[in-house]
Amino acid sequence: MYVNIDQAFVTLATTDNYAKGAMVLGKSLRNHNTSKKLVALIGPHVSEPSRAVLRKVYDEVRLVDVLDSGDAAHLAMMKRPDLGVTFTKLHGWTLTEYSKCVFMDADTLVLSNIDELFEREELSAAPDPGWPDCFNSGVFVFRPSNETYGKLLTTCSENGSFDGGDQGILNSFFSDWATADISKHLPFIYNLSSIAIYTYLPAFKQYGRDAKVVHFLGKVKPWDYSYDATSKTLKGQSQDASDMHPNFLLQWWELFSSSVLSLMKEEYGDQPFHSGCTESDIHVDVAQMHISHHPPPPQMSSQERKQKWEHGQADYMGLDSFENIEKKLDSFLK
Ligand SMILES: [Mn+2]
Repeated sequence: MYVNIDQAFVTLATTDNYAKGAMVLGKSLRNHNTSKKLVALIGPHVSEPSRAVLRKVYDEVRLVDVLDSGDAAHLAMMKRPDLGVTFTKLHGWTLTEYSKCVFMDADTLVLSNIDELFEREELSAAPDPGWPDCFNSGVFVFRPSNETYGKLLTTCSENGSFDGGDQGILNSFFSDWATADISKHLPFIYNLSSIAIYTYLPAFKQYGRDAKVVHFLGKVKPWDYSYDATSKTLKGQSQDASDMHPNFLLQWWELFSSSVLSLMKEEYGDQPFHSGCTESDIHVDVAQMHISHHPPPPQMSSQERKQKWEHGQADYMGLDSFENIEKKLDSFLK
């Protein structure tokens, strides 16, 4: 297969949990036959067995230790220690052996081939669902350059970040994104966040099937759940905390249990690790199992539910699950 050796997908993992996300992301890119290189930037806290798994999935795994680096990032961090992880992400610009890269957060999942993103220029990204005049920094096209890297660090240490993270810095730096060039606006299907599904459900029904990348935005990540590989059900997490589409979550876990878990078992050997994945005893009554994993939510009045919904606490896995919303929606459409 022809491989573009000077173009790469780049991700970042600073913990073993995010490393799991990076493993699933890498597998999803490979499964959709990308012709690009895969690069994982990792922080010093990622354990050795996790690094070994990443090396099996990625072409290159590069340790980024801002504290050790002694470079401009180190100096910038002395001024702004609060922005530590952010500086790690900016290191993507130092990958100058590549002419163009697509950065993808470790909490994204690829649903089809997205190599066409490399036809775009720096800085291309999709709108953020919370403030669409800003781009979301979970998926973006960029050109590695030491010059840009230096400018980013200077801006960062002088002005900080308006949201405390990389997205604030990048939006301040590439500040004409919203108005200058529409070709730098990636369609939303390249960075579909679960939050958006519920804030504009009819649009999701119309366009959601074309989604190419899902982004598990929010505090609760796929790896915070537990998954039963036998019954293919999710369990464990408080239902209120969930703000992602159950089907995308299940796809993430199916990929994890089918292609990542075995690699982790090989590398961890006798060392214990938390996979979050169980295989239940198939002799257990399936109906019984289902009940124990999904205790019925306490009944709420519709007034209470409406209030919770308006406060952003919809019970997406239970009463307000997509299926239920869809049923309700269908009843209006009929
Ligand atoms: Mn993210």
